[in-house]
Amino acid sequence: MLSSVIGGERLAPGARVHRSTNPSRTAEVVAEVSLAGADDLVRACAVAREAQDAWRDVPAPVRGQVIAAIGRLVEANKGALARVVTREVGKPYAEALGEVQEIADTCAFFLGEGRRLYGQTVPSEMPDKQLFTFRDPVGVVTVITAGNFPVAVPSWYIVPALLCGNTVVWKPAEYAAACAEAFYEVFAHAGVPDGVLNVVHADGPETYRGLERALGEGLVDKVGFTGSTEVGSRIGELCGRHLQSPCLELGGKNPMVVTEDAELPLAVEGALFSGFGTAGQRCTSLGTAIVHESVHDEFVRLLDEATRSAVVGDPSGGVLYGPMIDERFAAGFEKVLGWIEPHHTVLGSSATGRITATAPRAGFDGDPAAGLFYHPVIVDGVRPSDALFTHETFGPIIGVTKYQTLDEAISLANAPGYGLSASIYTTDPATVFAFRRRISAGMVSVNNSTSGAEAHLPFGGNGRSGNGSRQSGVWVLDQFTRWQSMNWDHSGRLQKAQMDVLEI
Ligand code: UN1
Repeated sequence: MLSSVIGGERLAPGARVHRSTNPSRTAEVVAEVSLAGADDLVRACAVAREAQDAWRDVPAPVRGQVIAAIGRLVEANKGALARVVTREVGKPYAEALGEVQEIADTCAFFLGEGRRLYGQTVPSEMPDKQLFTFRDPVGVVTVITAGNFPVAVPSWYIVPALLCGNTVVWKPAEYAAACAEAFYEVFAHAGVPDGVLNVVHADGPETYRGLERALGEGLVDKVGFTGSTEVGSRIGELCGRHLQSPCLELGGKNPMVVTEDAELPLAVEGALFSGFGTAGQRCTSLGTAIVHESVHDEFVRLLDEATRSAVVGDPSGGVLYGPMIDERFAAGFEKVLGWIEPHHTVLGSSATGRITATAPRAGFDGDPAAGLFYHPVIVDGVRPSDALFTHETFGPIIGVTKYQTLDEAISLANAPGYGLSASIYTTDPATVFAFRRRISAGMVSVNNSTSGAEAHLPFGGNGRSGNGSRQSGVWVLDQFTRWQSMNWDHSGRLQKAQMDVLEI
């Protein structure tokens, strides 16, 4: 039985237990995890607060060495970690390996930052006076993550937060508890001291209650949250009440614009990967393909053909995608299938809905009825007023709509009000720059898919996709440190800013 770890000690299992199952064979229990309550979360934050002074005093280059050790352990155990991800959340093994690689890349980037946590020396307007800036850790960081990227996305928060001298309380998704456990073991073995990283397994309501109290008691200095726009806005409100600005990485309705001069086979490949990869359960998954009317029919024909020949099935094999992550995601996707309307043309699969024993897919391994597998769906003729156009779907479904002018394409792309990732397929540089300037997305791909961001570029969105915070790369240091300025007057007299400035 897994349980929370606070200050290096495992909590005794309690009465509330979550069973995390393998979504390919839902009868197979991967982990049983004892769920902690709001009190435990508050206590974890208090323990993290106590551990913070000692950890911030560890020189940043030495903290960088701990990050290097984490990276080495991740590299050495890449296959084992990826297998846990595949087994618990159903991500195809090749994608799971990519996810684990993303942790190693994150560590590779931040271990160097330990020797580069630069401040500045700044000229003063007065003689014999020096100005400086320093980066200081924020304090205690509470990280709440989803299970679609059960180890990579947590690493985007935890690795830089630790490097910057913060202590962390991590609340992983219950349905990815075994992944969280495997990742926690890496941190513990790499030498992260007790209390510096604490893991609290809890459900959403208890987490919210615990966070509300911990913020009220001044035990949390920064919240990092990856998940739905609805929950993110509640967390944002809660943090706002305590004058905190969280790092929110929320949903997306990511558009792909395919222009009249696009290389269609390339665009189709990109749509297939970003629409159906991870069974459409990435925040960066393709939402709607917005296709120029002159190439629309050909694009849809090619996408339909590619989709029909794609293999869906056991994620440990070479498939395009596997099952939905767990029953909640499956139920969410079944609701989305209800958004298909009479004016839509449905392609991509012989039947929509869950794959049943009577309609198994090629390459499927095991009893199809027992896994959370769904047919890929392409819905053509989507209109701006359709739920399928405006709402995130988090499942293997791609909407398609037509446009005539680039202006129209850009306003369609921005219309749902999200702003995470957007892609354009075109061979015209002027179109690229016009699109880049006017698209609301935080991340833009040109002739590449909406998903698959590299680990050292700023990651994050605008509008309903987040509060403008960015993760990854050097930019994330501004989330996990605060600037302190210092002025040092060695003139031996009181020099007054703005009043005693030398005139020449
Ligand atoms: C997410 O779905 O929360 O860009 C993150 C990508 C991945 C990360 C997705 N590197 O698709």
